[in-house]
Amino acid sequence: MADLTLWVDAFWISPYAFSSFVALEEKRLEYDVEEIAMHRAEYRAPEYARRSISARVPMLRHRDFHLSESSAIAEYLEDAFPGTPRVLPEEVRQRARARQIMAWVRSDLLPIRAERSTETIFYGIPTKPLSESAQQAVAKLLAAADAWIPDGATTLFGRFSVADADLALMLQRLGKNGHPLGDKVQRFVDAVWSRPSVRKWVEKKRPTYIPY
Ligand SMILES: N[C@@H](CCC(=O)N[C@@H](CS)C(=O)NCC(=O)O)C(=O)O
Repeated sequence: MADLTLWVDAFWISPYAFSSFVALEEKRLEYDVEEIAMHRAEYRAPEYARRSISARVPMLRHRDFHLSESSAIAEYLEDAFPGTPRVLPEEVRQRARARQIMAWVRSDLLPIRAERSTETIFYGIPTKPLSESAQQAVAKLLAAADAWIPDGATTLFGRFSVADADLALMLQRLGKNGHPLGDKVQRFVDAVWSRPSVRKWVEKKRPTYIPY
């Protein structure tokens, strides 16, 4: 058994599990994966809930230490494994910006998250036209992406970070559903989507999707 285990959702659609998976892959750490069947509410199973406390996916185990919340997992991996490839920028303001972006995609843009859920990306589930509030959120997201992605760049901070993966996944809720992103943002998303760590998640062979 590896020192590290990551619990992900069994359909491989959780944007938060995605973030932690990409962080572990980018750090080239050896780890085991355990799957949680969300449609069977396995995250409420007594042992899982006792370890994670918040009964949510993902959860990381490092030896006898268990940690939930994907941003905390990225920070922990960065602190606990110095000398491995960084997943957050080294420079203090860039790292603060990365944290801002990671917190923002987890806390704002709710209509996009609701109307363009990640099964539409990974299972191609058909979508309905966006509501008025989702359209407003889309305008906000695209303006933010345009402001944050430097012209001609394919990373936010000169080299890849988990904030790139998180922002690209949020943008793919639109891009994979036929919403034009504009050349600069599309180039950024395509570059993130072609990273081996991201492809490993995207190309995962998935079981038949069961809505939950
Ligand atoms: N802020 C958390 C969100 C985790 C989360 O919402 N996970 C979902 C799966 S995508 C979950 O566990 N849902 C079950 C529940 O919240 O009861 C993170 O970044 O890890």
